[in-house]
Amino acid sequence: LDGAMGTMIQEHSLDEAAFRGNRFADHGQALKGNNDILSLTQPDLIREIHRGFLAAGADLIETNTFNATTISQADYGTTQLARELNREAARVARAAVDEYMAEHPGRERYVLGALGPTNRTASLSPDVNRPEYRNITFAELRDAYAEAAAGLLEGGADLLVVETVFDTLNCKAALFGIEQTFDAFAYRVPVMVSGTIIDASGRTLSGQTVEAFWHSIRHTRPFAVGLNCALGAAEIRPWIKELARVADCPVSLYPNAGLPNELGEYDDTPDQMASLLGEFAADGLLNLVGGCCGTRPEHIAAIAEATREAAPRTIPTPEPFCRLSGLEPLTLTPDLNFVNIGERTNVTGSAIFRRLIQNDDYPAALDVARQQVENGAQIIDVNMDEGLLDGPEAMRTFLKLIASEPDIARVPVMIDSSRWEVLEAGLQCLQGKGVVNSISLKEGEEAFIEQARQVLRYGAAVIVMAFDEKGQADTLERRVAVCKRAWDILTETVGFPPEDIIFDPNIFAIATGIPEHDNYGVDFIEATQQIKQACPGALISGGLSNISFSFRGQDRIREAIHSVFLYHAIKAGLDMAIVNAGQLEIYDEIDPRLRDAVEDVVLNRTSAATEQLLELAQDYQGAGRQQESDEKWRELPVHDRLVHALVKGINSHVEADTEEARQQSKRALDVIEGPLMDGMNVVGDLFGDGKMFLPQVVKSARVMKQAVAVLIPHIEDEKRQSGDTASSQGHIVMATVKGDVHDIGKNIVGVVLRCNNFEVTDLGVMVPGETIIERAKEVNADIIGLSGLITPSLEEMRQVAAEMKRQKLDLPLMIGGATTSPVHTALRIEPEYERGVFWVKDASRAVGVARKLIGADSRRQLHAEVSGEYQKLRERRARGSKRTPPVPIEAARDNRLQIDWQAQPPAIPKQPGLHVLEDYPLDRLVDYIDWTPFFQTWELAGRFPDILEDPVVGETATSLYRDARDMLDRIVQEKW
Ligand code: THG
Repeated sequence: LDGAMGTMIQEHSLDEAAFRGNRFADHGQALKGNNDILSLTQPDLIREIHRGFLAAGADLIETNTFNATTISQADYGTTQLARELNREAARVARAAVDEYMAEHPGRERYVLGALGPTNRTASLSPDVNRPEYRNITFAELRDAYAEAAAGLLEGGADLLVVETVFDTLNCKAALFGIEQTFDAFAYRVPVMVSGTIIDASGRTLSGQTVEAFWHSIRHTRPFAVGLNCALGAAEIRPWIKELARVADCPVSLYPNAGLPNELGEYDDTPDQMASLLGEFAADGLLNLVGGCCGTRPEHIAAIAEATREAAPRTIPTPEPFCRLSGLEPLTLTPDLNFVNIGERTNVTGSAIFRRLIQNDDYPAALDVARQQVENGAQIIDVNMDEGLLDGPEAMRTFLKLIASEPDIARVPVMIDSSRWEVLEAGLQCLQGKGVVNSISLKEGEEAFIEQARQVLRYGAAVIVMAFDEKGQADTLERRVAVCKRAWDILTETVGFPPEDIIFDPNIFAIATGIPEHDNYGVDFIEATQQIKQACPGALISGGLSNISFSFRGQDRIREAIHSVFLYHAIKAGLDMAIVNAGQLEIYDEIDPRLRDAVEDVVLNRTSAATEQLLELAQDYQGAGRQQESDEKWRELPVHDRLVHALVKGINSHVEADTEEARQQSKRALDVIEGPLMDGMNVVGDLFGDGKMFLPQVVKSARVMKQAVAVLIPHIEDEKRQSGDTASSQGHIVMATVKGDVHDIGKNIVGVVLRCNNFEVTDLGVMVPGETIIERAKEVNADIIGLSGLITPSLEEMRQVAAEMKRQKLDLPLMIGGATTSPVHTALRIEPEYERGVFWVKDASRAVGVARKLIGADSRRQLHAEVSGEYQKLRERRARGSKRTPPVPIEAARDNRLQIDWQAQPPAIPKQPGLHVLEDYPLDRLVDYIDWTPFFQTWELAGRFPDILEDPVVGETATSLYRDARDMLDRIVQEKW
């Protein structure tokens, strides 16, 4: 595979006019940065870049179409160009490839049509307060990708790649759209899929693990699956290894040239990258390899060289298990024995759930789902079939809400409906691989085949009910015959993978008093066995609670029936069932008298069985087993409860707890600065360590907002009472800069500032510098705050600073966000703007800094302090702190520490053992202390992250050492 297009284009420093060319000279919006339009306005430049990679040895040349969908082009007002951009980009690449092959006959080279992720996510809400909201739908993505794929095919692409997938639902929509285009063209090309892992958590942005991602897209049988972007080769190894383990197709990898440094540049040299990728290839992990951001022809040439001799990875033949996924994978291996599907999120199966949905109480409805998962449901069944509900809408809303709840979204979803439109609405909301419940032959073969094809294209497993044109199969023979007929159609006509077919041979109520029903349990168990024989590989499921309908209200009896029935049905081959996960009695723990009576009924052992059980049931009136849920944390002190709720994203008690904490505090603000801030810091740390992932952080942010909402009226009251009429501490205008859509951190900063009496004008995301400055002037702001998560935002921030200077603003500028750093701020932003630039490490520090920036004196003081630090950073940088490249292993070994024990024999202690030195002068110890942990604790290392690696460490360390020593002296003097 070739290297990066974006960084190659960047090197040419094209200006606005170059992007526009003649054709778009009068376009109403800025086009600079719209790399894809260069295929139209600078085709020769793009062709040269392709040629560079061909000459370097790339076999696959990616088209310049990363953002060429209608969705991404909307940013530039050029949606109408989408198809043309794809077609022309493919032609440019085609021409480069054909020309090169004519000059260098022999080896075949190919045009790889690129389809990027777009700038929207179908499974995450961009609005913290509306988790069910989406700014793009499956259908919109599907259509945009279908069009882009059509353009690429018209321009002559040999293969397609859906790349940099950060949200698998986007990707599934893309793959669906591509299939539609293949249908329309009656022609198909191989399709590759490449995901992106955002950080050490090993998850995609939308929270899926690598294996879950693979399960979600495997139904498309891609030509290859892989990872690209986000991480450098060194960081990506565990995740590509994971993918190589599970994917039964070729595996591709094109990482960045390392992680971006503080300046947003990619530093890995061709040799560094090639040696890592060469190692991966030698370890049999790869089938295709190349480079993403920051990789140039030199990198590709080195990678080609380093991997030339390696044998391609052998593709594994995994066992044909049903492989589902939510955020995490669920593989139905035989050792799982039996899979619990939670039944409670069903408007017809639970009166409570129905009421919650009818009253729009979705938070409590989500708790029902959460309890099912906590109680061990490995899949959750969701059913919204109720006459008065808008089924598709309720299904969509609930599934989108689930997607924002990582403890629920962890597991796969079973979409339960008898209406196809509800099933389809649900399928368009699942990023994982779910199960459709159900389809059947009840409307004949044609409808059955059509629906099965759709399910396959959406990528779900399917439950097939034993139901045909004549109705429900209620005898053993019909159960088996209907399932076998459906099986033949699915496997022969539709090509449905056998392991994704789940039969439901109908669990009906027994012990109803009607003799025809007495054998229903036995028939189901028998049918299970026979269907598995007739349809090798198929799975069997059923709705367990149906069987005990005649004992409604008598939970002890129902639970015993369920347990006994499961015991026998699982032995006969039942793989899964829809159950009340919290209420499964253990077979061996049922009172033997009851168990025998139940067994007589379930296995239809005597004609008096029902009578006897009814009689016995009288002794068991009352409730079932106590449901246990893990509510221990409710006993903690209120501070800890709030921290727990924030970390876990639990909002059920947060309002009451916040109120309780407020009553215990002097001021409402103390609650924010105490437990809420503590909680957010824990979240920040866990996120940094890769122990929490984005959807969880989003949930925490939501809980935070709820808590804050409780406090705000009190904060205002307290202010009024204290006679503090100055309504605001100061006014801050803040925004996520142009080109960047991330705002979780910024939202938190906004909340915290507001809570501390700042007036905050939040301009949102993707905000151009001019708008920010304009608004700051308009509202007479005291501070401007810029936020950004992605690397290009660094450059954007520099430009905003420059513009602030040009317009002679006199406001302090606060900088924050994941890629920002003190080094970048010192080197690139501060020199553009001398009225004060302040890098803020995280949300918890925003208030402290902002407070200082409001007072004229404190601002002057902080400014002097901070610019002094930045000056030092710049000086250190200027003295040259380029990291020295690592030496080859042989050289390192030659350089090993040589100790001549003869020349310097180790000293023998005068007196071995433990010694206690009273009155030992502490300052003599100073020389023997390892200062590293102290630097970290005092955040000296945190503020100057490169200190510990700096080759000029001599000097830095000396000055720090002096500081540290002074500090220790003071500590000693003050007898701490
Ligand atoms: N096969 C398949 N899907 C199904 C079923 C099936 N989906 C729905 C149903 N059957 C399985 N789910 C339930 C859910 C709840 C109950 C039974 C089956 C149940 N509910 C209590 C009752 O009605 O007594 C409700 C009590 C309450 O309101 O809380 O029993 O067979 N493929």
